[in-house]
Parts: sequence; structure tokens; C-alpha cells
Amino acid sequence: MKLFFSPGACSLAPHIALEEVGTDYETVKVDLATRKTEAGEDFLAVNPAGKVPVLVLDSGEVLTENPAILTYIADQKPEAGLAPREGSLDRYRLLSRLSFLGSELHKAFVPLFTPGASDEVKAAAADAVKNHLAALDKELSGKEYYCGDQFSVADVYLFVILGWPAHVGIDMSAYPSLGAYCGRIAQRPAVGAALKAEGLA
Ligand SMILES: N[C@@H](CCC(=O)N[C@@H](CS)C(=O)NCC(=O)O)C(=O)O
Repeated sequence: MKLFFSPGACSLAPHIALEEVGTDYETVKVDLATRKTEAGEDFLAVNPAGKVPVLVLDSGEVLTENPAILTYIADQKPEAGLAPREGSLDRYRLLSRLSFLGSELHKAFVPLFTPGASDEVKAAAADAVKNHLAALDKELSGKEYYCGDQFSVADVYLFVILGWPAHVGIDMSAYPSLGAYCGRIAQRPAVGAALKAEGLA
């Protein structure tokens, strides 16, 4: 498998998941500004949307979108327990969380990272992010993991997104459960390995 990533972007989630399952994979670094790979290849030829992550399977098939990529990686090694078994209610709970993370939480940050977005738009986005963080802080209070009792790919995705508030001036000290949660997830060797590989450790 080959993961196209940009350091610290949401593609860090599948990068951590690949480390968690311990499978063979390669990475290709993408410059999102120029849409070129590190080797100077046209990233738009891989994903016309120009977005990371992209996972190219050994068959050459291309997978995009974090929820699908993360579930695919988890299913490569069911014994790693990163996703509940197919058909179980917990599996649908995981998919529900991954959908929320992708379509609500992740997307709430977009104006904050968009050059040229007006102050008004940025302030509305910051409020939306803070509302989500406050709800998640309550949800994770007294809980080890985001989705049931088991560490899953939803934790990987949530952990990566929770790294972004600090870059857009949102103070995470207002969310103590999330701070403690991030501290726990950061201890995982797979997290350290992926951060190091992306030059972020
Ligand atoms: N819905 C996509 C979102 C992917 C996405 O927004 N990726 C960002 C980085 S976090 C990106 O590549 N942005 C570059 C761009 O929009 O030009 C997913 O879940 O994979």
C-alpha cells in the first residue's frame, strides 16, 4: 500500500493506523500548495481533488476519504482490534463516529485554515469548533476511548484533529478531558512513529 500524505494534515490519521496494524506500506509526501509529490510528480493525476489522504492499494486501486481509508486499514488486520467486527452494532457506532469526525468536526476547521477567509467567517468557524470541543470534552470525561472500551481508528482520527486547535489560536486548556485523552493517545508507539516519519516529533 502507498499512502499520499502531507505532514500534520488529516493524512496523519491513516499514517498512524498503518503503524498500528504493522503492515508493509510506503509513503509519498505531497506539497498541497503545488500539488506535486516530493519527486515532482503531478498529485492531481492520483487524486483530481488534490486532497490527501490517498491510499493506493497493492492492486493499484485508489481509495480516498478518511472514513473509508481508516476502515480499510483496520480491516487489513482484524486482530489488531482497530474496528469492531463487520455486522456488529459497534461497527456502525464506529462508522457513525468516523462520519461525524469527517463531515462535522474536520470540516468545521476549514475556514480557519483558509487564507483570505474573512474575520467574520473565521470567528463563526472558531465558535463552531469550540462547541464541538465542549461536547466532545463532556463525552470523553471518564472514558478511555472515543468509541466504546476499545482503541479504534476513530481515536486515531480524533487525536489528529485535536492537534489543530493550537495552530488556529484555540486554547485547549478549556477542555481538560480532551487534553488528558490526547496525552494518553500520544503515548502509543504507532503515534510516535508516524509523527517522527512526518518530521513532527
Ligand atoms: N473529506 C476528505 C478531506 C480531505 C482533506 O480535506 N484533506 C486536506 C488536508 S487535511 C487537503 O488535502 N487539503 C488540500 C486542499 O483542499 O487543497 C477526507 O476525509 O479524506
